[in-house]
Order: sequence, then structure tokens, then C-alpha cells
Amino acid sequence: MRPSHLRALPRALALAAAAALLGCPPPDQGQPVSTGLGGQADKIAADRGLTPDDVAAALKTYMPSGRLDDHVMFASSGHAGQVLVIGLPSMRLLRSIAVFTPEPWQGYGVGGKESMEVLAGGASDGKQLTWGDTHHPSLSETNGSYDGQFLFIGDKANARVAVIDLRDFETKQIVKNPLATSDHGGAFVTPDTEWVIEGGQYAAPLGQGTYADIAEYDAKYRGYVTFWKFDRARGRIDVERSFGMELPPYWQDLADAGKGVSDGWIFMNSFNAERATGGVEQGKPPFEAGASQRDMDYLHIINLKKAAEVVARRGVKINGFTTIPLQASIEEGLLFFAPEPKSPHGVDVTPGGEYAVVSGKLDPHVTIYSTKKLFEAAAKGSSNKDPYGVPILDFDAVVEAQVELGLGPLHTQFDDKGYAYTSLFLDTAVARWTLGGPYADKHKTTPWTLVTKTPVQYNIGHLSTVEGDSATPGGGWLVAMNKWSIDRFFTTGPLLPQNFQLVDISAPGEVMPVVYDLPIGVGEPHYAQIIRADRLKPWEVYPEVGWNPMTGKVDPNATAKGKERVERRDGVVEIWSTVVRSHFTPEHVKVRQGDKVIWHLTSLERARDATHGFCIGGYNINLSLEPGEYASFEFVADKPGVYQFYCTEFCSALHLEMVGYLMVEPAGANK
Ligand code: CUK
Ligand code: CUA
Repeated sequence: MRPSHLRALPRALALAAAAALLGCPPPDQGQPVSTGLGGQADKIAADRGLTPDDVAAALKTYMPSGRLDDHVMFASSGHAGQVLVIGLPSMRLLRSIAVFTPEPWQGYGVGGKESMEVLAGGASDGKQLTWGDTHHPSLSETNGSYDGQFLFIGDKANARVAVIDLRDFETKQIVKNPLATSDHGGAFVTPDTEWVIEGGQYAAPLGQGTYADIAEYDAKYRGYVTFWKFDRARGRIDVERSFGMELPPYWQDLADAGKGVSDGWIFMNSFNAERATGGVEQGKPPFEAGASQRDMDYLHIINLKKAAEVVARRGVKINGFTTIPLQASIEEGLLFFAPEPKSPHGVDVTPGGEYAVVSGKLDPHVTIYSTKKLFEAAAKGSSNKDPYGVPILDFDAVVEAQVELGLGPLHTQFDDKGYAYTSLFLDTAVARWTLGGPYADKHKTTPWTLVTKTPVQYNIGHLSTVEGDSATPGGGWLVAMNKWSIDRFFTTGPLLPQNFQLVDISAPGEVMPVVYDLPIGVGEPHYAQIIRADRLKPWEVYPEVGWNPMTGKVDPNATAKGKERVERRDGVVEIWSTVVRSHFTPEHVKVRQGDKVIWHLTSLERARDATHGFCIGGYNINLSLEPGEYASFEFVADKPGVYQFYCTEFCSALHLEMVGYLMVEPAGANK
């Protein structure tokens, strides 16, 4: 390792690297270790150089073959644009869920009509997008607790939100925000999933496609927040009943919904209260300096319940999307600010809704606001206003406590023992600290106190505890989502995986060991949520043969056994196929060059896991037909030749025989 690297490394990492340079041996290599488990275990531990702590970690996480995990984690995959599903405590990757990026294994966005329509719903101003930057998954809630029905996830790059149905783990809808090109705050749900919150980030003229020079930043650029109305019965966002709010051009960051005593309110961070506009190439301070000058930014306190009533009267259309203008929000008392230190990132509401915990990236404390004090101060109003007229509440009147944790606090989660856990990016550690108020009373802890820190490898972003952002957090496990994994895994070239570290938080007090490292080699996960597995009720096969996952019912074009057929009409060939181990019906399909081909496929399977694929090489088509599923695709057979269509899932002993021929007769050839 070059010394220039060391300078850029966090302290803990630098120490580890220095130890490696000095040639320290791995701990206890070859030393006899007593695991307490007897001869064979002791010998294996000794041979592998495992310490008693290593053995304990293995015993906590190892899942014998066939044993199921009792928790499931849904993690974003950053700019890979998908969601990862991971079992805990084994940390086994169970599957990915294709969301914003085409994914051939799931037959997602590779020719199949149903998924292509979902992706098309997320087109940006007419432009089809083939990726997203997923940050924050959000499980649907009932009364503040995860209900296991739906998952939402935001796309930071393109200001979009997707809806995933957890009966089949498939993306059902992508909505594009007409107000903006990019966002950050989505998605966060309100306690009954009435609303999915998507906050903005880098201010721009409101309404995607609207132009104003950056010299007019203060006058023409704006921040925003969007409240997407979720229609649970339909399992879709209702765009018509959704609305946005215009905000001053600070850079809004993460949000959290109030719950319990703060239900109906939204708390949202911002940074760049300086309204820095960059321009390093013109000798101006770069954003990183310009946006970090002030000691305070503004926590946004938004009365969503009232906004939902006011919007009918005061909403205006921007790019066809209902939006409450900033002035209306001020006049109606929908929006208040509280000062927050310094360059804040995460805001997290405690399980009962009593406090909002804010982490300032450049402040070693977390700042804890009392939601009750915020509401009291908001009711009184304030003569102190920001340059846009938004009332600024008095810091001392609304802050409950500040706890010094360390460098670079980012995000906070909770457990069932009255603890909060905050990620420390610069310290590259997880801090455990005690909540005060009713939590300290209940758990007999010293309020607002740092208890312990566990180093993680390295540069933690988010962390996630079991249902740790809900009204009913569990305990036991915490996952640290680390941006760097240097020296933890085999070097996979210059691009290294991220590192998810499982931390055992089951014991109260100071012991909080890392027990597992999971390399994530398919994207940079930002946030994740962990749900108890028994809350999920996924389908084992589709409910009926011919099920269209997008309409949620048997498709009119679903085909029964014996009803397979090919119909020809002017320049169109339409095929109704069935799929079952181990053949397609029909196996010969003949079309003429230039024909439009419409192909319906129905899986007749009722056996679990009997999935078939259907691909046509050269035409960029691959479907995944899970048991009972209907899928379709259309294309123009513009290239002549003989094309094999075959099953892409090794489904049976005669899987290789699961094939057919698409013959595309050259145009002009004799019939
Ligand atoms: S952000 Cu990624 S580490 Cu989008 Cu939640 Cu904080
Ligand atoms: Cu069906 Cu292989």
C-alpha cells in the first residue's frame, strides 16, 4: 500500500494498514483454542486460526442447509438500480428485485411487454431510462409497523419512486416526478402508508425542463418535497391525488414521517443554507466549501395533514403536477424551520414519535429535537424569518438534548432496549447511545449518553437495525453498510465491493461485536430495512394459471393446454403458447420477414420453483415464466433466418430439449 493512500484513510483503517505493513501475524494463527465445544471443533478452530470470538460469531450466523433465516433485509443497490434481498443472520443473498434497470434473469425489461411498460412509466420527459440510483427502500406500514405488503424505493438520479409488491417481489409501478430532474429524500412512508415522501436535493428551477441561469439561483431555483398518494387497494401510487410543495433553494435531504405523538407531520433536513452556487472553474469556492460555511442549516417541519387539506384550495399546476407554492405554505402555516447543526444528513424519528434525531456531518453531536416543543413553538409562530419568509423557530426552545458521539454522524436507528445507533462516517464506527424521556424511564438507563462504539470496516454510510425505523423496533441485529472494503476481501481489481457488516446488538451495554462480513459486489447500497420474516406472506406460485403479474388477474390472452395456436392476419402473426416441463407448444413458428409478431406465453406449471425462461437470440428477448405466470412480447421480425427459442432456466432433466424454431422467411421468398 502506498503512503499516499494512508493519508486519505480513516484513523482506524490507517492503524490496521500500519499493522499490516509492520508484518503483524494474523491473531492466534495455529494456536490451540478452546471453543468449549470439544475435540473436533477445537481442532478446526486451531487449524484455521480462529479465536473464541470468531467461533462465537460463526455459531451466531451459520445456517445449516435447509434452515431458514428469521429476518429479511431489503437493501438498495445504489446506481445498479435494484433492490437486494438478504437473509439474516446468515447474510445470504436471496435474490435481487429488478426495479430501474433491465435484468434478464427476471425477464425484466428485456423484451417482455409487461415489464417494459413498467419501465416506460418511469420515462423522463419522454426519454426512456435504463438505470436508476436507488437509495432508500421503505416498507409499507400499518399503524407505524411494517406490514410486509409493499416496498417503495426512490431513484435519486431521476427523481422517481417505484412500487414493489411483496407477494411476488416484482416492481409494479415507477412514477416520474414532473417537478424535478433529481431528488434524494424518497422514499419514506407515513405510518399507514397513505403517503410516500420524496424530498428533493439539488435545487433547480421547479418543473423538469424549466430553464434559468444559475446566476438567478436565489430568485428562480427552488427545492421541493413530494407526497405521493398510495392507493393500497390497487397497490399503486395515485398520481392524480399526489402533490408537491415548493421549498426555498436549500438542498433538502432525508426526511422521516412523524408517528405516534407526531403523526401527520414530516421532518426533513436541508443543507446548503448558504445557497452556494459553486463555480470552482471561475475561481469561486467549490460547493464543498461554499455549502459548509454556516454553523446552522434548517430542519424543515411540515404539517402534512394540513397540507393535504390545503392543497385543493392553494395548489397550482407545475408541469401538470399539483404543487403548493411556498407563499401559500407560509400563509397557511404548513412550513417551519428549526436551526440544525451542521451540514445535516439524516433525520430519524424515535419509535413513539417524541423526538427527531438529526446528524450533522460536520458536527460531532447528534441533535435531538422534541416534537412536542417543535409543535408548541410552531403554534406560537416566530418573527425570525429566512430570506423567503419561512418562520425560524428558536433553537433552544425546541432542542431536547445533544449527545457527542464522534466524527461524521450520518444516520440513526433504534432498538427495543431504549438505545439509538448512529453511524459515524469519519470515525468509521457505530455508536450506541441511550435515548431519554420515556425510553430512559422504561429501560432505567441514563438518558442521552454515549454507551459504546464498535469500529467497522470502513466508512459506514447507513446502518439498519431490525425494524429500526418503525414504531415497533426489534433488537438483536444491526447491519453496517460500509462504503469501503479495502483489505477485507480478495482484491477484485481496482473496483472493490462494498461491505455489509452484521453487528450483534443483542446484549445491552458495551459489547457489540461485528460477527459477519458480506461483500456486496453489485452496487453501492445506501439504505436497507430489516423485517421479521414472519411478516412477509409471499406467494409460492402465482394464484392461478395464466396470471398476469401487472394486472393482478388471469390475462385474457392466457392459454389453456390444447388451445395453443398461431393466427395470421395482414402483416401480423400472433402466437398463443404454453410452457411446461419440458416443452413449448408450438415448437415451430414460421413468420415472414417484416411481420409484426405478438407472442403470448402461459406457464402451466403449479409446482414451486418450476420456472422456465424463454429467449430468442438475436432479437434481444428473454422472459422469466414463474409457475402460473402469463407474459407476452411483441417485435418486428425484420431479420430473416432461423432463430432458436429456448428455455433459459435449467428446469428439468430434458431442459436442453425445451426448444423451438422461429423461422423468419426472407421477404420476397416464395410462399
Ligand atoms: S444517503 Cu447514502 S449514506 Cu442517499 Cu441515505 Cu446517507
Ligand atoms: Cu424450461 Cu428449461
